[in-house]
Amino acid sequence: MTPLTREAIAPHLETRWLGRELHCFEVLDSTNSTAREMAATGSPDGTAVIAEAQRRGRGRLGRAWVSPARKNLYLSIVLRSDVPLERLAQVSLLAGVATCEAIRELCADAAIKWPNDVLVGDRKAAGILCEMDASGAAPVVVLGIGVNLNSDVGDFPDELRDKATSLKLARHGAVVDRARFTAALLNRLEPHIDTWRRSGFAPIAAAWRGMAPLIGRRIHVEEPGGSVEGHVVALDDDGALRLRLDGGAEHRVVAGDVTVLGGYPPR
Ligand code: BT5
Repeated sequence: MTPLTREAIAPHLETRWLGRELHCFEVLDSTNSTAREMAATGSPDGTAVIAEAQRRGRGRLGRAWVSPARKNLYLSIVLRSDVPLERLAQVSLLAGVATCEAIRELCADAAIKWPNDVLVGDRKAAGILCEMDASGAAPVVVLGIGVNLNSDVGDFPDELRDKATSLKLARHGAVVDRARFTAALLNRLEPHIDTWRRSGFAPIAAAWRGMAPLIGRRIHVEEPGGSVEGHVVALDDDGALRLRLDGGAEHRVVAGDVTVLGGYPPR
């Protein structure tokens, strides 16, 4: 596989500030950890960190992200935004929109599953982990995006084989050009971040709704404080998922793991 380097990516970049500082590594524990360290030592807004492999790629809540070498994209971005914690989830939602748009250029049936998965068919092809580091003088958001571009079936552990996929698998073996994909993703992401910084999440919510056919679906949500089940009524303009519970009451979900009952996305 052609190495994923700055030289390969830069010619395809159309961004003004995002990824203009770009660091590519052979192997890291986690690109999110390295991006946090770089932010702490002064790396500018929009710095991108990429690794060919991760030893300890991570998902949310201490879960692992399977990160085989030289096949996929493991990307983290430093955002110097002073975001109140309740708006942090919007960064992962807008990243989901950009990632889904970039994937749809190659796989038309990509869809978003709230909050932060991109599915191709009914399998997860990308995940997003947005973290905030408020320990320094200026708070920093680190936006991590993992996309399975060229993973083969054997790259997934047994328990993920019927839940995960890659763009290559979805495209019947056609290999994805990783440098072009990386640039396309950054090109998609920058205008969404600009819009969000200028005008908030509402303008992006419309794009999100178009990629996440969840309205009317019955879902089960494991929330930090327990679980709920109900029908999706709306994605609110702040990024929360609004449910109608069986008793008729409305409930807003701001964090949690969603299972869509009856299968997702609808065929
Ligand atoms: C996520 O967490 O989906 C966020 C994943 C973010 C990964 C990127 S890679 C670059 C950056 N650096 C990092 O260290 N992380 C970020 P969550 O929603 O918690 O999903 C994790 C679950 O997805 C796991 O428990 C598995 O079930 C499944 N999973 C793990 N690896 C996968 C993969 N490569 N493809 C599809 N599903 C996977």
